[in-house]
Amino acid sequence: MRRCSKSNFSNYEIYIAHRDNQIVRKLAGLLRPNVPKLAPCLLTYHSPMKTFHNTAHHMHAGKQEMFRGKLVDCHEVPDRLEYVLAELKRRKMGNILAPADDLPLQAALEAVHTREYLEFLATAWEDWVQLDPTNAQRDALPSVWPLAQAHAFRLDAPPLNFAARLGQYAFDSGTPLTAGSWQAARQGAACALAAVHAVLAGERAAFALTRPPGHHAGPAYMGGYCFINNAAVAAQALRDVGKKRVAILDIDYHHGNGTQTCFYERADIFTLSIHGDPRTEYPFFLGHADERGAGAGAGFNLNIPLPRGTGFEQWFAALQQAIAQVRQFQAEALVVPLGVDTFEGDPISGFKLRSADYLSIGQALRELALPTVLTFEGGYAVGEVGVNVANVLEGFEA
Ligand code: Q9C
Ligand code: ZN
Repeated sequence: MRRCSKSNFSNYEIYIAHRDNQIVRKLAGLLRPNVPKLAPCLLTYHSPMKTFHNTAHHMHAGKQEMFRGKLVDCHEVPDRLEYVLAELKRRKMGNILAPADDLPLQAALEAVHTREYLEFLATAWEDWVQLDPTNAQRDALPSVWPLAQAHAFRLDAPPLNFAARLGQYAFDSGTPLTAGSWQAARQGAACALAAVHAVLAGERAAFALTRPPGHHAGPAYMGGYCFINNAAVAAQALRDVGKKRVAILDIDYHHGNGTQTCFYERADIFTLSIHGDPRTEYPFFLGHADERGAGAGAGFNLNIPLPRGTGFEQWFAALQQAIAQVRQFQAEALVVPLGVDTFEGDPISGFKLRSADYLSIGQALRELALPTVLTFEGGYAVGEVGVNVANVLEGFEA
């Protein structure tokens, strides 16, 4: 791939890498264009970003979600991923891979989620059908919850009834759990883990192209279309292989409440999120600017809520602010929960980003010059989701 930047001639370099980036030969200063009018240009040859796609994603296909008293068609549909895949192939941005099946997945899951919650997910469908055999025709949605207010309900005496257990582990009724949700979510985490291993092996960046998304899922809860927090799994895995400080910069339209909560009391993983103001936007109960982390993690969470209707200029200023914080933190690796529901045409969101803006986002992220894992999160304008995601990756690679 050929790239041009505004670097000056003294930085003129050619990198030659074979497809796996194992051999990199850096020939600095050997080629100096002697045509003064020629634009300063940095030519870089490198393999396209590795994309690990979830081959089991189809197994999660919810029918309907509860919205304001009505069951409406799911927004988080399998086509979302297929459109991204098709666009990456169309642009020949492929190096599209399936995750290896010998990754230490269980340990990576348990490093983020509680064992109880993982066991709940693993048997949830079976338990749902056992509750009533006709449930096999219906997605599982919760309809009763233990409000976490003092003396309202006991949280220390979990019920056996599955409908109640579902309410214990899910924070909304918009996240249908289906026969294959667990298999799909598990394989999604494998994609995140594979992306981590790719950057460890020397890739500059890798993309976990998966659904269901992850950033709303917490240590022991699902919600917001999410079951397993892929970005959190990636960040923790990066820590576990020795990256001392990891930053998670969440650019989905919605606050990454699950990710924030996973690391709220830790100084080694800095969580940042730019999102719709929770006073009016989902997930409503978290994501305010005054949530700065707690205990050892005080100062290591940053929320930048923006009003509905925010356009690119203001959004990008927030991104620059967040990027400056990541630099100051001296992160050794970056995880980007990448949602493109900030797009002006998104059916459930309120920002006004345009397709071309996603190129600039990719470019800005690249400038951090960090090993980077991106995870696919939201984005529900199905027809444009492929172009918007591919633009971020192209901006990053350009
Ligand atoms: N009828 C992610 O983007 N509520 N989750 C939407 C629309 C839930 C979004 C209501 C939005 C969850 C990963
Ligand atoms: Zn979202």
